[in-house]
Amino acid sequence: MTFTKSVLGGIAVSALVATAAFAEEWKGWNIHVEGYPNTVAMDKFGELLAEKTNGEITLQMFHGGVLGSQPDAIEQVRAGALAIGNFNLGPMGPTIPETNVVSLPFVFKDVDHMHRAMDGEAGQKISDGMAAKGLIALAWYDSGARSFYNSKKPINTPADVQGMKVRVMNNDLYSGMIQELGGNPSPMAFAEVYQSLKTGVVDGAENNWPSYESTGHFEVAGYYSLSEHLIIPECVCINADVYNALTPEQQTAVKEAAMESATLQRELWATRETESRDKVMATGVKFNEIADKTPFQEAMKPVYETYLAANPDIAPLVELIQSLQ
Ligand code: GTR
Repeated sequence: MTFTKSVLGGIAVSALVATAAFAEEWKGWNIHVEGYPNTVAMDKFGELLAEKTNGEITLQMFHGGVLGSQPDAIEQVRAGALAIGNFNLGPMGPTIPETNVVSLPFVFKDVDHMHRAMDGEAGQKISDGMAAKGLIALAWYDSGARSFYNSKKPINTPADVQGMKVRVMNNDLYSGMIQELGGNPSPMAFAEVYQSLKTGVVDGAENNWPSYESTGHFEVAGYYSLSEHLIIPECVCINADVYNALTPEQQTAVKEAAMESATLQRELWATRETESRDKVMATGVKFNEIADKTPFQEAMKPVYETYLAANPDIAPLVELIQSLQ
């Protein structure tokens, strides 16, 4: 066909073929709703990815957990059914023991301590553990500190958790944590928590301010008690085979795009924490600080013992984090 030949002739044809050969469209998973810092940052990641690879790689994001629960999505990225996801390290623990160090209650003193650990040797060891299981951590996102909330009463001491049914993420460490407080843990997917709180299947749950707000949990569990027992980082994680098949230039572009999206996410996170807190407080949420967190720390100690007995190799990593000033 002369028209095709003349329009797509010579160099133009090889250019098109070359582009087609390198064009990849990735599918990405995210659990959060529109406007949430992670959602905005993952969309930004997609934009930067296309820009920095000159369109060789594009990203189609699926927000709101529509492609499945977080434990399933982690497996899908490991298996390569999905290229990428923004994951909390909590639900990764059952598969990747190194990631479980961040799920030990009170292992980080505060968010700054978590940043120092994740940006240093501890973060590297955690990344290595993830890479050995097929996941490359490109950048770390913030997820603040998680505190208890429930529909019954303020929590001030472990005794207040006695007999309470508390939703946790799928990870035995969290179930152990609730059991040590005398409560009944109920592991379930994020998407099921609202209905479970509303119908009394559970009395409470635990999360940061933005998730407490964005999910509407504050409407059905109006007591928020500032325990800050978990500070769990999140990752932008890619399937290792997908990443390793890229050219060095593409790998740099992907990494840079993820790091820049993380800078944006951390900024948005800081603002959103205050906004979410103000928003739920304005609706009448009853908030309390916990004057002395030591009884919680003491009660949760057996969680460390059980974990380290089953994973003795991880002990140095726990010490590394704890000794970091
Ligand atoms: C949020 C986190 C989600 C998910 C959720 C949960 O804070 O960003 O990835 O882990 O908590 O409690 O399931």
